[in-house]
Amino acid sequence: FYLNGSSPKGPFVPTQADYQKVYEAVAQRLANETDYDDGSYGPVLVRLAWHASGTYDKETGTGGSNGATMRFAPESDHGANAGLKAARDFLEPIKAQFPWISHSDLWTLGGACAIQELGGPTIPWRPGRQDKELAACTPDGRLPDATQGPRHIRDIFGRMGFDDREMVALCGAHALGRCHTDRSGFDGPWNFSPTVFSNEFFRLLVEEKWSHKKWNGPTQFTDKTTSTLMMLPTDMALVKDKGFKPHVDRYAKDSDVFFKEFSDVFVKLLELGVPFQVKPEDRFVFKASE
Ligand code: HIF
Repeated sequence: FYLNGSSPKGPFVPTQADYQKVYEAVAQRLANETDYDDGSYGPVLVRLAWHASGTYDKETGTGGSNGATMRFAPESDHGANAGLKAARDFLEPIKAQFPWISHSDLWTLGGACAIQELGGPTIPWRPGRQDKELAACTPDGRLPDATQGPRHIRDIFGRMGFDDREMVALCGAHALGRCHTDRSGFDGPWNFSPTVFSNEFFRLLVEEKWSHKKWNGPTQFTDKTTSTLMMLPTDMALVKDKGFKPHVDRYAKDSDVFFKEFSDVFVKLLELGVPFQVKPEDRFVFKASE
């Protein structure tokens, strides 16, 4: 009998306590590395976790977080993934410290950790992803194009298996982070606290007046009050579409409802296409930092 299922010869079998240690290492690094963007790598970690997962196609079962194929070109060079090297590089020291974790488990755990550490809901998580080789890279075009409207949002997220309510809930993650002209071409944050997870994205969508930004860049929207915030065309689509709007209103009004429904759908996103051994009811709930 050997503790942790390890043996002098056999492979190391990590337990929930081992994954909690990984969580803590990511949280510690987030707390230390504040000389980046608005003071946190959290938002870009969330974007990495989602872009790794959001390539899933339910018809063919291809893509998704299982594989971490964004380690390789061409996937790392897909336009939608511009800037995510910062997030991948941020996690490399953690990978070196815990070599037993797959990149695909680490990238999704990093996203769950970032949401919790930035004040969001708990994101229950389970391990089981295995890294795949170059040949498993997904074709370009599976991630959304921010210049589009409701039909495109439904095409892209419908392909992953989400309904209208879930699509809107997910979009609340744009409370975090910002757009960068040297990455997507768009510019600016969605709200005044881009390193705090909140329902501000929805409140501002509903309560603020948004107009076309006058500039040479791609079409985006700016708030009337300060002209410093932004919305993408796909963000504006949520208030223009009859199927989406009722959920925007619900989440703008009730932060608790948003946190609950966001957690459920983000968990689902990170798990698309993964053949887990661990049952859903045994997901790990990581303890957030004080
Ligand atoms: Fe984003 N998203 N996203 N996104 N996203 C950007 C940045 C972030 C879309 C476009 C963009 C989701 C859906 C969509 C985050 C998280 C999520 C940027 C700016 C663009 C253009 C990139 C840059 O220039 O750095 C579109 C079209 C989506 C479909 C509607 C998810 C729901 C909101 C799934 C999601 O979780 C995060 C976090 C960022 C901020 C990254 C940063 O570096 O700060």
